Amino acid sequence: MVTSDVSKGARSVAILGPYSSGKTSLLESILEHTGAVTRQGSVEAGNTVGDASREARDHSMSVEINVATVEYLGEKFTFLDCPGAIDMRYEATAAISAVDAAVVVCEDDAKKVPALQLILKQLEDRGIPHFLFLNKVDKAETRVRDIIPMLQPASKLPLVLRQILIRDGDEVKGFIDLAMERAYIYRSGQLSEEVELPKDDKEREADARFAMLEKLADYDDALMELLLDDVNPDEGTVFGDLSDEFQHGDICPVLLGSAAKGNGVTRLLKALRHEAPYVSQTAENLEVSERESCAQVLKTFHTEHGGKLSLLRILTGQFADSSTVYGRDGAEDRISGIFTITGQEPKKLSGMAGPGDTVAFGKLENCKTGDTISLVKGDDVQVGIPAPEQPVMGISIAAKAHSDEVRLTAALEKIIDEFPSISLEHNQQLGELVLWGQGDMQLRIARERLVRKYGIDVATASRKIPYKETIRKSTEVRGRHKKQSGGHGQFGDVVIEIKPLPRGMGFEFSDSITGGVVPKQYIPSVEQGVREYIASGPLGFPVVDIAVHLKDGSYHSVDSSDQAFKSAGRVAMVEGMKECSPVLLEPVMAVKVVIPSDATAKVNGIISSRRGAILGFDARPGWEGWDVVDAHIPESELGDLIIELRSITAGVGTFSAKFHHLAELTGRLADEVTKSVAG
Ligand SMILES: Nc1nc2c(ncn2[C@@H]2O[C@H](COP(=O)(O)OP(=O)(O)OP(=O)(O)O)[C@@H](O)[C@H]2O)c(=O)[nH]1
Ligand SMILES: [Mg+2]
Repeated sequence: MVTSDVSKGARSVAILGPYSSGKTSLLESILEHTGAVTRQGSVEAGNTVGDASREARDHSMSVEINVATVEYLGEKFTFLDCPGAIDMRYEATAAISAVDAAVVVCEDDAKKVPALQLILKQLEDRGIPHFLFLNKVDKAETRVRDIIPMLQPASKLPLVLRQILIRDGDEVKGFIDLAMERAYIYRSGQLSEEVELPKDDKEREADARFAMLEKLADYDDALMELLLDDVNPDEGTVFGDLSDEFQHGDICPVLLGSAAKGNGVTRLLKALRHEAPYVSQTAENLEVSERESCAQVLKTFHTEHGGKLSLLRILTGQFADSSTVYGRDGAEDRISGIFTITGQEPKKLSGMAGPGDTVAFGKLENCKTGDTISLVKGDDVQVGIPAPEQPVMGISIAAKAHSDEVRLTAALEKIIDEFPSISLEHNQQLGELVLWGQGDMQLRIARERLVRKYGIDVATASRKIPYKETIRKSTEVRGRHKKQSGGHGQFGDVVIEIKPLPRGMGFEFSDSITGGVVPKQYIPSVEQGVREYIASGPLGFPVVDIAVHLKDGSYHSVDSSDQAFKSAGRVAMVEGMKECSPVLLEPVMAVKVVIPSDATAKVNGIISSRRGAILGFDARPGWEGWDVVDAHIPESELGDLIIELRSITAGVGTFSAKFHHLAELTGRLADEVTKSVAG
């Protein structure tokens, strides 16, 4: 059991939960409860401390983490309010890499249970103690005792309800704390008022308390014996078990409240104060407690004024301004300013930052989100966090003004610092810049930030598909290049065979010239002419899977040259390819779709409608109630696949894809493709 102690350093708590469950409202309420703001703002009014960026306000949703450090009863807490939008999941993945505990905000909404499962699984897998905060009880019509069984499938850990509601008809009036057996009536803008346990609620309270104790007794034999002997355990035993089992990751306690109305927030803060582990414990869990100094980068910001800020949780050691720090692969940086952050506003801190603190360091140019840094040279052992998931959507992006091109790449790099789950691909072959992200919302936010923050106007379009073409028939053809323009002429003459090759063989060139009909030194030039030609075949795409064989030709002792034979090779290809029945090839990807099992049948339909071939499906390892469907799907059909998958899976379905093979594309679809390049 933890007893609260100022000297043990500040605690760091992540606020997670499905989209729109009330996380930012909860942070605002915590700020109000702890006196950090005098009046609680609301998300509707757009005056919360969190979500201060234009993109967040415009969309009324969090797009990145909101940070706030508060003092509650003499102890410091830093809260990291993470966005719930599925596109922004990586914010939370990075933010929880060094927290002591998490509060998962959820609500009475069956549709959000899959998203809740995703969040809880991440916390379970990473061993982070977490509470559920069942929010919006002000409008919850369902009885809490029915909500818990609905939520339970999302959690591997047993949900242990610690409070029940007091209702007057349909209206929620207050709550009863089952550990203390005390009743409180919510009051707006003030602390709840303790009242006598309502007579009508006594039986319900006793039942709910017993249910809570039974769950605790599963991990405490002594408590089990007390219960069997019908002995009511004392408050110390109950609180001790609640705290120990929470910290050991045996249970997930559930608290109730209304973030918007500020109800239940005091209980939550008290529970965190008494039960959230301190940084020393977290450092031990992360196996860094023996290290002299160690801090974990949770998020990177580029401020409006252009400075880079790295938000870090300090796990061990004291960090002073201007110190040199060492990061991943020996990267070296100098701290330029230590700041506390509220919302996204930095405030300079004088003095050192020590274990427990969550602060931002200025100008760690070589340091990225997810990195671990140290004050000791050579100590670059990384705590390590999961890599961002493979992007699921890409758009072609270009600066509207030619003069902005260099600035565009620089700005995108900064945006990628802030959102590491976005990536950039310079596709040389297709001549385009592709911005890859976790969904349309994230790409939209990135684009808006480009315009607003960096003043770069961009044009976006669907990304191009790397079509190829090949041939179905063989031919033999003569190519002659002859020019007589006074003085030296030009003369080259070749006979080639063009043949299709099996898929995946690429390009082959050979010759069987005898007797020097094409002099040896010109043969490479013929090959070069052919190679230059196949960069864009009769349909307008690179030609693959063909063999060209040089079998005959003739030359002129004065007029022949490298250039003339190169041209002859090219002329032969232009003529010959027309006879070879060219055909378009489209890239087909090996796709893994992961979805909750109840969506598997629908996914099969989606794959078929996108010209995909299903290879099979299986249970997803380590994910109860989930499937993986393997399929081959043309790349051109993947553009908005994620949108459809998410719409049938309440947002949680996803996929990954990698190139598998090229397949012939004929008919109307092929005509559309060739028309688009011709146009
Ligand atoms: N009735 C009711 N509404 C609430 C409560 N808490 C939040 N809301 C409303 O729920 C909506 C979402 O609130 P936010 O605080 O932005 O939710 P969030 O979880 O931060 O959302 P994202 O960060 O975008 O995932 C807003 O309209 C809030 O006013 C509550 O306790 N009761
Ligand atoms: Mg939010």
